[in-house]
Amino acid sequence: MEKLDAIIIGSGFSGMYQLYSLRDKLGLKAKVLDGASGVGGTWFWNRYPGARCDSESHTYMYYFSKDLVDEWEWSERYPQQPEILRYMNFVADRLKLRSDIELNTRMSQAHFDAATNRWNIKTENGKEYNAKYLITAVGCLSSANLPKIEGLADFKGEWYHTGQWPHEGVDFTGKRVALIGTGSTGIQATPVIAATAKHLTVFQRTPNYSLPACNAPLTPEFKKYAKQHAADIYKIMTTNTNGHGFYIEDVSALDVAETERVKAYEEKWKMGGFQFRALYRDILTSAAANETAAEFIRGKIKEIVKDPKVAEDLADIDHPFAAKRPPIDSGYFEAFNRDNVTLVNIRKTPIERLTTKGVKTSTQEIDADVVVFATGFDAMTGSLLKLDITGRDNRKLKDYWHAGPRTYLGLQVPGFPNMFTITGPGSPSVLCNMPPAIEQHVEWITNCIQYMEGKHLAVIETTEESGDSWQTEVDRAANATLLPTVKHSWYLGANVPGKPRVFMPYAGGLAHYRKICDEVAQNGFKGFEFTPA
Ligand code: NA7
Repeated sequence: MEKLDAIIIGSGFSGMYQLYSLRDKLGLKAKVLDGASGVGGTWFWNRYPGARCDSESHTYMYYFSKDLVDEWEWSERYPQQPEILRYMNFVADRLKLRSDIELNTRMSQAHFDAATNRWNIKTENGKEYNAKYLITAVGCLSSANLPKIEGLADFKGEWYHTGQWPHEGVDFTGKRVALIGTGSTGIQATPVIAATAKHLTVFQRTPNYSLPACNAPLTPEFKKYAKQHAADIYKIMTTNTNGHGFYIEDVSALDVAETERVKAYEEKWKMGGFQFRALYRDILTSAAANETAAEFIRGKIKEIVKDPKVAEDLADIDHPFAAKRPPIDSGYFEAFNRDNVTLVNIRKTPIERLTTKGVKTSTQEIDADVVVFATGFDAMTGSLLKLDITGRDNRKLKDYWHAGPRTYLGLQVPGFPNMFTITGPGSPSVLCNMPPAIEQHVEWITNCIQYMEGKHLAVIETTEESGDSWQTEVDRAANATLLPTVKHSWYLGANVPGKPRVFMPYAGGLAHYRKICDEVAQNGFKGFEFTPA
């Protein structure tokens, strides 16, 4: 059994920075465990065609180290998965992290021992560790959701989930492909698969507002600008609602004349990306304001897609814009103008089952050589609940969370002493550009551990009362927006049958959340209890 100060689960953005912080800043003995054969977390697994980040590259990186900012250069406005994975490997090498990352080592069990106030950890490959701190860095969107569609075992072709894509890639040339799911992933994959497949059938349950990415190679001028203004960019990212490189305008969509508003939407549409969503402050809080944006996008879809019947199905969106995670795309709607792409509206004609030859809906059987499940993730809680974690008094995480997750600040779970959950449920992470949200969590946890070590404290533990009051705040923040009005969203766990319907992320904004976390720390970590060594 190896004795450590901290065990970190996962070697993505969170795990690598947490390792660096504990090891190199605090001088603690820490190790990362990861079941994958390489670092990168989400970006190690999500290798599906078209996989690309929806955040702009110059904001999708660590900012804690000026050296990392200076030495890395992105090639495109929105980085593709291979480039992000190269970046993660660059960081692992540059910070000399690899010696403390155990790959191919999946944690199978973690047990808190109240006699020693330490965690006992076992892995699937028979290793054992003992650590004071257990830090989960497992990502929010990493546990693949494969729907239980009848007949999958009968299907004679190939099938894949986008989140577990084969590393050797899939050659679609000359193949008939069925793609199920039209979230961010399906929307990114559609034009890329269509470019080589013989035929692509997209099965759409919920149509989506997608914004054009307007992706392009970065110019030398922009690359220079981003490096020279890194401090200003970082300031914007850390003082706004969503961690992106721009602020949400403090103007109501309803205070602007229609012609002016449409002109402004048009400009943002041409610019590409999430700045469209930032045009008015009330897009996510007022149904009437939201409808102005929604109507504009529905109009755009009908403008782009030539077949009016297909356009009607694609634009038949009945939830508010951005109340489900809004995708950005590179030629999604345009793909439906190709002769080799068909849309099947499975709200009208549901999938009944897979057959030996393809997909059977209520009205037809569509032959397929390959089925691609772009059906998303068991978000925020899925990856944590897969781990067998037992806290104080034999409390199992999956039992404690049976009615929905309960955390304090998304950082700790009552009854699980010395365990921290980076980007846990109850944190704003999934509503934000991830890297700054992750940096905030890692820095808060590191500061907390430094405090504990400095004061020779054995245990930090949050209370039921803190968990309850934070849940009240999470609910309040969500209810101040249109987000919980969408009943079929993964923010609410609705995409996974049987999952409790609880709005999981904190919708109060990253800047406000940071302020709350800072105040908690400044007030002696209010809401947590400590036990001396
Ligand atoms: P999402 O956004 O959860 O999208 C999954 C899609 O799959 C969505 O269109 C679902 O329809 C559809 N789906 C899920 N289950 C089924 C079944 N059983 N039958 C038919 N269709 C189904 O996941 P993504 O991977 O696209 O994106 C996840 C996040 O990753 C994304 O937001 C970014 O942050 C990165 P539904 O909407 O549930 O009707």
